Amino acid sequence: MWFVISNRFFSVGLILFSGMLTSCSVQDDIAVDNAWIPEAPPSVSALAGYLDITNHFSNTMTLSGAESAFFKEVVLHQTVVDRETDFARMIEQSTVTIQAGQTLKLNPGGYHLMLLNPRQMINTERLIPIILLFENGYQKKVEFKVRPFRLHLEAN
Ligand SMILES: [Cu+2]
Repeated sequence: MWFVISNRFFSVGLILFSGMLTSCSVQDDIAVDNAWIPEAPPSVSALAGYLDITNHFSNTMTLSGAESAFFKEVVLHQTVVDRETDFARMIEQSTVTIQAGQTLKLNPGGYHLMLLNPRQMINTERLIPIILLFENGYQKKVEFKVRPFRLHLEAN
């Protein structure tokens, strides 16, 4: 019993300490908008996740990965177009930094979360939880909506 109480006390201490490390402001946080996954046929082994991530902390935040029980692996990708060949290809990014007050947009044709090997059906009935992982240990759970892909989004 003593250990249970002790562990709880330790957890509360850790939470207070991590709060002090970042800043005194109550509003400090990572805000997310427009989190969505384009619907894909069930046979597809890789889907994409898009969202806007705004850094309300007073320091630069570095996105270093993501994880989800719905996928075997989630990696950060950037789509880039080769100027010589005009071919688009995806480059894995180990980290992406977001300056204080800035918004990182993960959009079709740019940065995205590559969602590999779905473990469950990904259809429009569901919200898909994905946890964003930051280099300093901060985590943000995001619910992604599965939506039909609209072709006009691809045009730019
Ligand atoms: Cu990709």
